[in-house]
Amino acid sequence: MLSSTGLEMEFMKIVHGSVQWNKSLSKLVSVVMMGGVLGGCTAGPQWPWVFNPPVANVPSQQGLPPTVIRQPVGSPSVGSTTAPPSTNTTIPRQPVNYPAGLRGDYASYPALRQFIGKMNSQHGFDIAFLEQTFSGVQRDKEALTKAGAPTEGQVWRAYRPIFLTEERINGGVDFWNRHAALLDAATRQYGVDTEYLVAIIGVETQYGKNTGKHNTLQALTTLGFDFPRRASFYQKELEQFLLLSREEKVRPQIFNGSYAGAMGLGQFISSSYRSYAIDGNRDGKRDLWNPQDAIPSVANYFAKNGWKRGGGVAVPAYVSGAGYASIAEATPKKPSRTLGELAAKGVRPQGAINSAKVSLIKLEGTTDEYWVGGENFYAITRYNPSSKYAMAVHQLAQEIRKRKFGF
Ligand SMILES: [Ca+2]
Repeated sequence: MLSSTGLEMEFMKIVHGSVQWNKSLSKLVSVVMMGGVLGGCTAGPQWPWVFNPPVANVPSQQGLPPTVIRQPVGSPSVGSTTAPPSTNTTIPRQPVNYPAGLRGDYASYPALRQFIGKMNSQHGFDIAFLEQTFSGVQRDKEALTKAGAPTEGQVWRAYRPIFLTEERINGGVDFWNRHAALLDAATRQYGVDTEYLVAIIGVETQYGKNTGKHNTLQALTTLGFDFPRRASFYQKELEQFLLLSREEKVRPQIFNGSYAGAMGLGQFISSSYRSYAIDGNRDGKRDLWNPQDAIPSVANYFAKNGWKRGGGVAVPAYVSGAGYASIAEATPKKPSRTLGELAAKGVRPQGAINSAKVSLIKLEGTTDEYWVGGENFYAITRYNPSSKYAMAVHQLAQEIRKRKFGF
């Protein structure tokens, strides 16, 4: 879900992913956010983890030097006399004894100290807690390599076969059959056709087979502080990630996902997780590795990003004359034309499409391919801003539906 830029390389991960789908989803569910031990996290109970509430009386600590420690509110004193008094403590605290300062791979990063200061002053995070958290972060060199790889410029003809495979089509039918009740409920509630919910999860993670093995805290820290080209984006996601961890009452170390910080069956980045994730099974946790939460979350993402109930997605088009070239879009934009306007430019859709506004989509290749895309096509690009991505989702959705129902 890929709700944002920065995840355009995700499909490469899927292409090269070699993880075998030999785990049940229920195993995945149990592993994450439920107290299970995930790769990279320490043994012991992971749930619940009670974070400190925002510290109301903390002055701005921008650029805080490492020797200044602020005790967690309500935690037992560990020797500092500067700790604020415990107030309003109504929830149990874990005893905390954080050593002073930043250590490890990021000990010498002023930008990280500044970030910690900001998390303290703006969001009330405890500085010593964050220093301890980041002291355990190891640089994710693989994330740096993947993020720095040149943007894949594959033409549509090469891109399509990556996703339109027999395995992925059959996997979609299987996923649909296994989660029919959940999918039906999400479709009814959010108005998103089931085949698109299935296809997104298929494209993103092969139906949960490959949700990513990068420790999210480490990946986001690495890209936030060692990848200048997109440092601002990843630092913002890291901020969102820490807020998410606190809201979900989960240690930040336990999340795993893509190299770019995308998590769960639908690969939500932290800001999307916070905005769109749904606690579908109402157990108090938004667990995107659990289909019960992930399926309505993907549907909610679409609904909040412009999906129109009952609307069409895309149909192939014939083009002729000289008028169409100027309106053809290789990069998706919000649809702003009517079918009549397209017809006047020499565009003839090969079928009906129910959408008040449409675009002429161009999929570039040795022979360019043209499609009329509706508002729902554009909604798919809010997940990942690429026409090729949205078209792969559309075509996979159609193939899955045909395979399941025979039409
Ligand atoms: Ca839940």
